[in-house]
Amino acid sequence: MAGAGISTASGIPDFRSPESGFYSSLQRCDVPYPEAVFELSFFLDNPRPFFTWAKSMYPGNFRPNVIHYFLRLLHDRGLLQRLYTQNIDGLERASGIPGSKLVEAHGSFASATCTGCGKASTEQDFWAAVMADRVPRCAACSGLVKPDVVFFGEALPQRFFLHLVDFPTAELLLVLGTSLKVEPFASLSEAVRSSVPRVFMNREAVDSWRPRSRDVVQLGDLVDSVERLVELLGWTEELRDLVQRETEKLSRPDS
Ligand code: CNA
Ligand code: ZN
Repeated sequence: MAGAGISTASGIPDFRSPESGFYSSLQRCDVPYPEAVFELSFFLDNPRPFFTWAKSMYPGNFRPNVIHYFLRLLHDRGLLQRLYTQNIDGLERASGIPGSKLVEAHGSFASATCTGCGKASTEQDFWAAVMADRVPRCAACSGLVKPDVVFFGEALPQRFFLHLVDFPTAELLLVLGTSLKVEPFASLSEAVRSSVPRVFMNREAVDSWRPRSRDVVQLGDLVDSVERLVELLGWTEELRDLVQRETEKLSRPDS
């Protein structure tokens, strides 16, 4: 299970970190409370704060970091049953983890839909508008176009229900970089069998983590924690090679 904390090392602010988080930057804006930016009723009335945030998430601007590549290495070694992420930055995919291994529980920016008539908009049209500080409008009905990221109160993608088979059969649960504040995602951390070890890595402890006897909780910076774990596993060199190979691939002009 992953949250915004796995991507801050790629330069993407999370929501709830004091000072650096997106919610704290909203104090200067005309928003009644931070979550409103991701509520449909507020968005339909005032979409600007959402699109200002969306602009800062432009996919071309960010690269996976060592944490994403650690997860990719788990996949390469045949150890990853599934990666459930709350992130909408697409960096899990960009790290080379196949879509079949991913559950992007809060959707992504990879597609966008008109809130008026339901027509799909192309990714190019969507980003062209957002990057030019224009609110994206539907070509058919001029309704507001919203990327297919899940807003508060919206249904999660169908793939989320894979949890019904994945969690009861998991042998180990890693929970990385999340405040576990958003439901129903947060409760998945309780869905593994009670005998299954859970590893929680985050900057700080969170209230909603209900300790179990086989838990390991590693607080502090996630890059440090992951690098330490990788060292204990004896995978340091393998991970370094993977990061180097993939970084070169992403740096090629045709990639
Ligand atoms: P959150 O509530 O902002 O919590 C993030 C957690 O990660 C906090 O507890 C931080 O302390 C911790 N954290 C941040 N950086 C580090 C670090 N370097 N090392 C260790 N811990 C760190 O975010 P959640 O993901 O829990 O909340 C769910 C929301 C946030 C989802 O709906 C996401 O779509 C949304 N979000 C996603 C992105 C992204 O895609 N990168 C960015 C911002 C918000
Ligand atoms: Zn429309």
